[in-house]
This record gives sequence, C-alpha cells and structure tokens, in this order.
Amino acid sequence: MSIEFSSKFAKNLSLPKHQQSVSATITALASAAEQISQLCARGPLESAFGALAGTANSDGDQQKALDVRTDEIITAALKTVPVAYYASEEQDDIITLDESQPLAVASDPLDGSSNIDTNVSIGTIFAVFPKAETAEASFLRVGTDQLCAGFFVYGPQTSLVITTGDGTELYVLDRTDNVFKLAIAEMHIPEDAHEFAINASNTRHWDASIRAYIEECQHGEAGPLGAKQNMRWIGSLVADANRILMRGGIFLYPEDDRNGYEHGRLRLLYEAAPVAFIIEQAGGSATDGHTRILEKSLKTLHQRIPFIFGSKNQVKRVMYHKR
Ligand code: FDP
Repeated sequence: MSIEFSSKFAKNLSLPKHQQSVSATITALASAAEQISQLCARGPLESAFGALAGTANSDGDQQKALDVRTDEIITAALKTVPVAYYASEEQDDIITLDESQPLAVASDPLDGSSNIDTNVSIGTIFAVFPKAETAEASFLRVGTDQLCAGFFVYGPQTSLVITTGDGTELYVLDRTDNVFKLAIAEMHIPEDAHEFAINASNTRHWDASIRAYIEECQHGEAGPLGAKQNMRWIGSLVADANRILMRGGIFLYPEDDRNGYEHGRLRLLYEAAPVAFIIEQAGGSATDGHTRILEKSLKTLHQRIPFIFGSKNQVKRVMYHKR
C-alpha cells in the first residue's frame, strides 16, 4: 500500500515544520485504513462485525467490536512512525508511544459506527499536531495548530480527503495496485448551495435560532431563501462531510436541551477540528454557531462542541439567526 502524493502536497510535506515525519505518518494511517476498509467490506462475513464489544468509550457511547479493532489497527500503525502521543476517541487517556518523537495524532478510528451493520459509508478521522511540552499540551490547544488533517471514507470507494493547510485534496484507493491516487487536486465547496443536513428528530430540542433556519429551509422557494432546499442526513459525519465537499450544502449538529447535548454531540478534537480544517481549506466555513471552530481552544480531551459547517453563505445565514 502507498500514496501517490501530488507534487504540491509532497512539496508542502517537505517543509521544515513537517520534518519529513508527517508524510510517514499519513502513509502509515493509509495502510491502517486499507486494512480497516477490508474489514468493512467483508461486513457480516467478518466474525463479530457490528457486534457490541460490551464496553463503552469515555463518552458513554457503546463500543462495537469493530470500534475496538480499528483503534488497535491505528495504534499499531502509529507505533511504526515518528509519533509521540496518540489521543483516540475510543480511549479515556492519551497513549504515549515514544516521547522522543515530534508528532501527536488524534483520531476517531471509526466514525459513524452506529451505521456499521447497515452497509453505509463510515470512516476514520485524524488530526496531526506538532508535539508540545507535555502529552496534554500536545492536544489541549486550538485547531489552527494542526499540521495536517484528513479522513478516510469506507464506502463504494475507499478515499482519503486531506489538507496540510494549502487546499484540500481527494485521493481514491485503486484496488488494482493498492495505491491511493489523486482524484481531485483542489476540492471546492460552492459558496451557495441548496442542501441541508440535520437530524430533524431532535427538532423539539433545538433553540429558536436553529428552528428559524430549518423553517426557512423547509419553506424553500416560498420563503426568504428563495429556492428549494433539499435534505440529506446520512448520520455518518465523514459521509455527510464528503458530500458537502463534492457539491456544497450545510451540516448542523447544534447544541440542544437534551441531557448531555448542551454542547452538541460531536467531539472538538477527534471530529470538529480536523473536519473544520479540511472544510475551510476547500473554501467552506465551520463554526459552533458563533466562533470559527479552528479558533476554539480544547479544554478537555473528549470535549463536545456544536458543529455547523459547509457552504459559506448557508453557514452565514445560521450565524445571522444566532446573533
Ligand atoms: P456515530 O455515533 O455513529 O459514530 O460522532 C458520531 C456520529 O456517529 C457522527 O458520525 C454522526 O454525524 C452523528 O454521530 C449522528 O448522531 P445522531 O445519531 O444523533 O444523529
């Protein structure tokens, strides 16, 4: 397994701040992703696929056997590259791999895992930071400190969306020679689009601003947006983000009045910060409704955050209601 990095990407990765170590780390993650995609592709043929592991992660979410297995695969891959610390959505605490190394990696090893047994696209999200003084300080920081962020999607295609802060690229795994190949060199999210994604079963729990925006969407051409707004909700962040990268639209997982959802559902470190970096680099916006996600400072490892991202003007309209 290898990646044919674009010349722009390879040039950026050779900058001194990357110390050659980021490209090795991405390649190791891609190799792990290839293994995970094989497990996902075998689906129910794989023993214990989708079965509950009988454990819960630090957020209290039930872990599935595949959540645990993918975390082991990612950990093993990171042990082979210059990574000091690994923070996983599936682990309570940071894992120290080799303190002498220059990088820290955060990952949601299997995002969208409640979709495992339904044969819907799921994925692995990761963020790469330069190591700081301590393990904690390596992750408790702002998203703008990321050197690189990406996600793999295990769907009809196994793909990698990635940024190092100079645009967002899409690679697709070519099974004929097992190489991730460049498919789109410059992903671009249109500023205006007519699609929205939200779990509407939570309508009664939203605040007035979210209700106002979704009502505008539902009024379509008859409302203030002046055009029909289509709805899509896959319920797998990587799949919804991938669609928005391909054709625009907006994703919302806002805070609501359910217990435990006061700050939304998604995690700042493992999900929102890396996806926000990718989205902004493709010309979109990513906020918590008020502030740019990448400027939010992480206070605790598993912190949640309201997450609203996608086409600039759609995100702007939600922020207008949030004033
Ligand atoms: P999952 O729990 O299946 O891993 O962050 C987790 C996530 O899925 C996202 O991928 C997805 O967007 C969201 O949760 C779905 O949440 P709801 O089930 O509340 O809609």
